Amino acid sequence: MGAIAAGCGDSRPSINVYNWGDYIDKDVIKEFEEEYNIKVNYSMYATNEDLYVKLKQGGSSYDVIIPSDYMIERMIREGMLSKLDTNNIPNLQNVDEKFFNLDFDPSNEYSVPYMWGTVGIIYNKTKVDDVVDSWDILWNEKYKDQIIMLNSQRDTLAVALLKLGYSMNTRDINELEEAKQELIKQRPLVWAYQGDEVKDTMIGGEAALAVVWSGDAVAMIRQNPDLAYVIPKEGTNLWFDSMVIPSTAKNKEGAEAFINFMCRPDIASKNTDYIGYSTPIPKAIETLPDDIKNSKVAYPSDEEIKNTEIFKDPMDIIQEYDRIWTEVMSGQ
Ligand code: N2P
Repeated sequence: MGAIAAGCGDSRPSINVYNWGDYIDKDVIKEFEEEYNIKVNYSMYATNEDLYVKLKQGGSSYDVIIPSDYMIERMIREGMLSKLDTNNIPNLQNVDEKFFNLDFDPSNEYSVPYMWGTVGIIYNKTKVDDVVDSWDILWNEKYKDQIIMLNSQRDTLAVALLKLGYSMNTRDINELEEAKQELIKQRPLVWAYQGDEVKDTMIGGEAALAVVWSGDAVAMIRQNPDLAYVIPKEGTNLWFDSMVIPSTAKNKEGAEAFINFMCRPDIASKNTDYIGYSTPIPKAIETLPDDIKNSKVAYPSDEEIKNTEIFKDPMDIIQEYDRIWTEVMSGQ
């Protein structure tokens, strides 16, 4: 009687899902729990690096995580992921095949695409009178304290590397040092380094320019039509966030059921409509509202993403990336 009265004793099996902030429609989780009778313990991280550290620390175990390309590549290399049993994921057939067999998981043994996108500049048309077509504008003194950069090491280093005309996957320490100097030079102009908070900042008209992920740009433009999104002419990052199962997962079958559920067109469509990001499931796009379905920000043409690069795992020079980012953040 005590247990019943106290409302505890949930005897359902459970899965631990660890995802980016603002990256799912919470109703979808409820639907999954009801349909499968599996309880979802849901928690969130802000960057790939935070996710990596959390996993390495041990202590908590997760059944589904959703890292980006380069982090998946690193986790595979370090033996941190478990191979999928695709027999348990029949909805994989709903995923557009152009999202399969990308370099970070060459035969899709470990990962199932969740969302994808680009990195670009969102700006407020009432606050910016220059043409926005280059990363250079983020170093323009005129916009001092009106600039938001991403609180994410690979993305922000990529902006500086592209501005300098280098690859965002450079393995040349001198180029990375130059990028660091650019970012330190820029610091006095930057109002904040933000993640999910950038949406409120830009929707509220509090800043002029921000580096953002395309899906967040879709969500922001929906709320504030003064905003516009641009992929700068120097090019940008094309990224893929995919669902994977850590090798330490305790409920692999539950994890596969969850991944399969996420690939159902109606579920992918709900998530996409709610968060604004781009789904790799064509049937999910068909049922989206026109503003998202026809959004060039969410679904750019091949031409518009011609000048992009996918992040790669920096492997043996990863410490240099980490060190340089720490130095940028501390202004050294
Ligand atoms: C969602 C963050 C998406 C991450 N808030 C882009 N890779």
